[in-house]
Amino acid sequence: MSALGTLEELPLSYRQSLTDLNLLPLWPSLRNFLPYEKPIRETAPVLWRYDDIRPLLLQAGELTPIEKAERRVLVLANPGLGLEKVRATPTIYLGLQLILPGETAPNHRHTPSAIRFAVEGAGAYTVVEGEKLPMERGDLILTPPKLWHEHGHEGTGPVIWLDALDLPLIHDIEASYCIDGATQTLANVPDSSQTSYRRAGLLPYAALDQQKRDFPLLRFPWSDVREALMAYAQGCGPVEPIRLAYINPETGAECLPTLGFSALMLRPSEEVALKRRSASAIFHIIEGGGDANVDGTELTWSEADTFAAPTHADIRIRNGSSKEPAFLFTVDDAPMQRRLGIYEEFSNVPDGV
Ligand code: 1HN
Repeated sequence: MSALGTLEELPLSYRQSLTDLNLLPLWPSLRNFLPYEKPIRETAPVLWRYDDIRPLLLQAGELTPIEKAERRVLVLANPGLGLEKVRATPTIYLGLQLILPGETAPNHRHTPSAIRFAVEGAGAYTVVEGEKLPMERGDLILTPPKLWHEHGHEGTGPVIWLDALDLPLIHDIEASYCIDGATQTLANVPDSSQTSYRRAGLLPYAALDQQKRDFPLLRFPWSDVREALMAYAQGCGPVEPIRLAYINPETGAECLPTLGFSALMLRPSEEVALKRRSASAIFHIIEGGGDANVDGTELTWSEADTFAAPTHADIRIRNGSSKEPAFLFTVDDAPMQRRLGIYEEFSNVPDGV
């Protein structure tokens, strides 16, 4: 490997001629674009504490009426990437959104894919394509690309949820835009997590001969996911990680084209070393407290905190309680990387060992 030539080695007049013609020599920056062995990662392993954010978000509720915000959100921005980049990882946008009793966030649809993960409060809902989806603590709600969605709050007290979007990618490829619409007409039935897809392993009979749908299930209630994790734990060996993926019940594939979702349970005092993966990820604490080590950075987490991990990171997560399990929700960009044919797992450190 010989050292590549630098920009400074080139005569000034030559460099100026290139600039005048909108040209650049590749070789001085080739290694930035194509480093050996591992990508250059600017994403910082960083933790956002809910207790820090919550009062500021409630203050935003007083400072900014919903009509002036459309969506009242504080963005969890990664300092390694630059706060102005508005991203938690290179591909994952994260924000905490506040809605107060009686407020509505108007109907729109857009090219980025989004999810909501309910953090605090009760009585709020999202409507996606006419389906009213209650948002109870820990529920995952999908708002897939280009589908109409709006939010409302019929309860008392503030409701806060975590938004995750593939906005960084869609914006960077200059494909991000939205369309506003009139309030949707509601289908007056419970959401499909309570009807057609009430139980894993069962589908409406007619679905067998119909074309598989991209987004048949839009709400994953936490009460079901928690129960599934507890049951799954009994079938897992002592070193296997208790981790369930959220999927499309008709195809078995990931829920959204770009982002993947999972729920991870840590037994009391358990420490999990995750496989090193090419995907970037965020972890949000549903229940419990503990610590994590992300590429050598120690993070101490408690309920409703969120932390980010860069691509190719070494990640260890430890439940700090010797009595209670801990539950984490994760978002990663593995589906996007799989579609691009670049997703990798490095099995030198197997999950759970
Ligand atoms: C959006 O549509 C929502 O619908 C929240 O609640 C956050 C951030 C960027 C772009 C669109 C929502 C968003 C967003």
